[in-house]
Amino acid sequence: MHAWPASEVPALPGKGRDLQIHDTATGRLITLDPGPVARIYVCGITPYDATHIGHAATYNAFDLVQRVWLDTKRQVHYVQNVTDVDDPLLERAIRDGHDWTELAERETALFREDMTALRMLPPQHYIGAVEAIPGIVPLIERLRDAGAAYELEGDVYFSVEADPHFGEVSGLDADAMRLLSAERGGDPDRPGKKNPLDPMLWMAAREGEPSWDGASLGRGRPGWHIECVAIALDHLGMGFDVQGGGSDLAFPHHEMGASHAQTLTGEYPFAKTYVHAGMVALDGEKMSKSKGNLVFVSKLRRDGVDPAAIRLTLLAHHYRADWEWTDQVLEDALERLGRWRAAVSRPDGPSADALVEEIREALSNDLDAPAALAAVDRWAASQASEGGTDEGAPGVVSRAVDALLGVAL
Ligand code: 5CA
Ligand code: ZN
Repeated sequence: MHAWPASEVPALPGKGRDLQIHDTATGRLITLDPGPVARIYVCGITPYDATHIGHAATYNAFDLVQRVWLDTKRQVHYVQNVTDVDDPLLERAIRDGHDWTELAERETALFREDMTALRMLPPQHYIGAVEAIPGIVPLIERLRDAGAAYELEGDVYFSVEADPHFGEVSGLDADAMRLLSAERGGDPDRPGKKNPLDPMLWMAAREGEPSWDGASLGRGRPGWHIECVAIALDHLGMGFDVQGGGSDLAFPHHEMGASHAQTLTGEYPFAKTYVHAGMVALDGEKMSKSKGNLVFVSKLRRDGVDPAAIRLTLLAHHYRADWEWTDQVLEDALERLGRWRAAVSRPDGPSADALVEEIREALSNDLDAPAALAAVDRWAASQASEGGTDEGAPGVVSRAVDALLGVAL
């Protein structure tokens, strides 16, 4: 699949700082030490509805990770998937009388437009589940042949017991895992499973549903976790720097993915850090396609809201916090954008050298975007009250805000 166009990232004077980030698996802040090419996998959308603010907030977090790395003069190898075949997508297509492939294509196209408008840097590899199927099938066969997967009425399940590290990503106990598994696409109550938590790797063809040739597995379609594992192993290999997504992916998705990959390769770990963004809510409940309490990025754009203000709304909340979208948080961002634009519209102003370092410091500290915004606020306030004689300082601020925060002033 093609991704979306990259907005330019201006180079800044000096060099950025190494990123310290919260790792779900250890519960600690980890100072990442990527090589010259940092490797990141971020779970993509299931395209059965338009991009909402919750998605945008999660992608904003991982866009910041990349911007910090680029500022340390590293290259970034970024991979993202599109879950373009899965139960919720097929259910929605049937409900609305649409062709599932058209629904997926339409919503993926809209996602690309939203990401472009928000200045999110594109992945180098943007891969759909359907196009990954030929690579997924042999992985499942290998797991089965190694005794780490078993068949149940034509479907194939992964045995969580095959991985001695199972449970280390989320750190949850068996009861909590069982509850979340039932909530998030698993089937812990299906009779005949070796362990209720075992996730499906291959689902045998169902009447009226799309299916693909699965070689010795028979016709069917892949499970959710193996999709991301196949794509990540193909394009990044083991031991990449960051596996990212919203906090609802820690279990089962990232837990199972790690176990699949570690069992397949015999290597550990799948990812060096597992990074999770908080959940955005609307009217007191997590924004979710299944509940329908959504604020769409495309709708805001159609209403004439400047995408830079949408981005500033996301940046005003720490990525790990759960927060609530309200009219007020958008109003605040619009007002801030106005102040910043006025401050950079003059030819000179207070020196920007300290500000660039403050933004770098804030982001390197577990992506503390709100602290970065506060630093820019202080510079803008000083510009508004006293001004300054540093020629070109407003230009430096514009470039820093663009390069490090993805906001075009
Ligand atoms: N296709 C899978 C990942 S392989 C999937 O979870 N798709 S999704 O469309 O449901 O979500 C895409 C990303 O947005 C995930 O990282 C998910 O954790 C995140 N996300 C979903 N809802 C919210 C929300 N309300 N707030 C923050 N992030 C969210
Ligand atoms: Zn995923």
